[in-house]
Amino acid sequence: MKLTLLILLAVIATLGAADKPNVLFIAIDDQNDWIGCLGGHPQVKTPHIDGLAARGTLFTNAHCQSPLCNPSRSSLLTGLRPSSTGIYGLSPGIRDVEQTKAHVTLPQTFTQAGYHTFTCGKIYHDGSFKPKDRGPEFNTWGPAPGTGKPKKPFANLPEPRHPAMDWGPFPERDEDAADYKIASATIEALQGAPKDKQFFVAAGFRLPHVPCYAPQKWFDLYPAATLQMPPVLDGDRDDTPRFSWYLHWKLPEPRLHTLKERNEWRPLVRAYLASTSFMDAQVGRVLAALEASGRAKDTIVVLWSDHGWHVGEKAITGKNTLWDRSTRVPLIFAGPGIAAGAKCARPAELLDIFPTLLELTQFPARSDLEGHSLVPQLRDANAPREWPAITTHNHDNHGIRTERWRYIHYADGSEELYDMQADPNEWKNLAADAKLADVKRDLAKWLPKVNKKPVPGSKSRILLYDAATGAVNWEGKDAGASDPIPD
Ligand SMILES: [Ca+2]
Repeated sequence: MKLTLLILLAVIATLGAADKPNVLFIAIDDQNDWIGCLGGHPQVKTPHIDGLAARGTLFTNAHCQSPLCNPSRSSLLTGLRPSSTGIYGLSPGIRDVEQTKAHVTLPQTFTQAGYHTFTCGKIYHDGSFKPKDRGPEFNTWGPAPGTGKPKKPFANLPEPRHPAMDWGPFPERDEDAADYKIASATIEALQGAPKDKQFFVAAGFRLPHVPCYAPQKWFDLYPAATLQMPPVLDGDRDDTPRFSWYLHWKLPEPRLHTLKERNEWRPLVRAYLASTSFMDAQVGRVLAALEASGRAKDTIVVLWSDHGWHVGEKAITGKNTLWDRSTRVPLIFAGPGIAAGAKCARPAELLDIFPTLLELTQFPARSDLEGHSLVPQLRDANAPREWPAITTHNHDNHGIRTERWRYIHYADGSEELYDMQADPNEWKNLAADAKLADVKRDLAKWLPKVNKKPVPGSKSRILLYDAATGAVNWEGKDAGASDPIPD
C-alpha cells in the first residue's frame, strides 16, 4: 500500500514536471522600437520578430528599468530596481555587490529546479560578470563571440574615437558575424537539450549595439536614396532642463551635430536598420530550430531588449536618457497559455519578466521581487494594470511612463512632462503648465521611495549630485553650472 502511494506520488510529480513549459529567453542589445510590429521606423524589416509577435503577445509600451546595459540587465535578472540596489554604472556586477551577491537570479531559479540551462552571447553584462561566478547561473555557458573588426573603420568620426563607434558592411559572410555564431550555438543547444527534462535556453544577441556591422546584403535592404530619417526638431533641447544633459554629459557616442557635419547621420541610421534586420534573421534561425525540435508547443519564448537607442533624436546618439527613445523596448511573450496576435498597451517593465516566467512555469511567487507578473495581460491584453513603468538613471533621476504620460524628475528637482498621445516624440515639455499640476503630482507618487546611492566601486557613466551644494560630478570630474555642454 505504502509502495503504491509512493509510486502514485512519483507519477503525479512527474506529470507535474512534464506540465512545466521550457523557456527560450532571447535578449537583444540596444534595440529601440525600430521593429516592424512596434512601428518605430516605417521601413524597418523584422519579419521574424514580427512573426513571433503574431503568435504571442506584444507589449507596445514596455520600458527598461535603466537605459544602460549593466544596470538594466542586473535589474531584470535579479528582479530588483536599480534604485533598490544602487547598481547604476557599467560596474560593479551583481556578484560584487553585498546586497545582491547571494541573490537567486532568474536563470539560477531554473538551474536550481533541475532544468537543463544554457546561455550564450550576452545575457549578463559581459564586462561585469566574472567567470568565477558563472557556475550557479547556468549548467552550460556557450560561446560569447565579439563583433570583430574591419581593417580600418568605416565611419568618418573625430579621432581618437571609442573602438565601438563605427558602422558599415562587415564581415563579408553572415557566418562570420557574432550574432550568427550566437544563433548557431543556441540552435545546437535546442537540438541537444535532453528530452526527459525541461530546458531554459538563453541567447543574447549583440546587434544593433555599436559597432553596427552587418554583411552588405543587409544594407541593401535599405537603399540610401530612399532612406527615411527619424523625425528630429531643431531646438528640441531648449525646453529640457540642463540636468537632462548631465545624464549623458560626456559619452563615446557622437552628438547629432557631429554626425551631420561629417555626413554620418544617414549612414548610421542605415547601419542601425541593417544590424537590426541581420539580428532579426538570427532570431528567425533560432525560432525555426525550436519549431523543428517539436518542442515549441511546450516552450515559452520571451524576447526583450535591455534598453533603446537614440539615432539623432534629442540631439544625441546612444542611451543614458529617460525619454522613450532610450527606455521603450520590444517585449514579446509567446507559447502555451499566451494569447496569440495580441497587443498590450499597458505599461510593462523588464522587471516584470522574472515574476511572469515564475508564474508561467508554475514556480512559487517570490515576495522579494519588485516586478509584477504580466500573466493577466498575457491571457487578455486589455486586462487592467495599476502600475506605470519606471526607469531610473543614476541616483534619484526617474522617469514615470503611463499610457498617456511621461513624467521625469531629476535629482536637482527639475522636471519634464509629455503627453505621449498628443506628442509621441516628446517635443513639448509641459512640466511648467499650471493646468497639469495635478497630473504631475499624481505621477510623482510613483517615484521610488527607496533611492540607494551608487554602490561602492560604481564606475562608468556614474553621475553624482550634491543636493546641499548643487555640485555635479560626471565620471569623477566636476561639471560646473556654466560649463558648456560637451561635444
Ligand atoms: Ca545595451
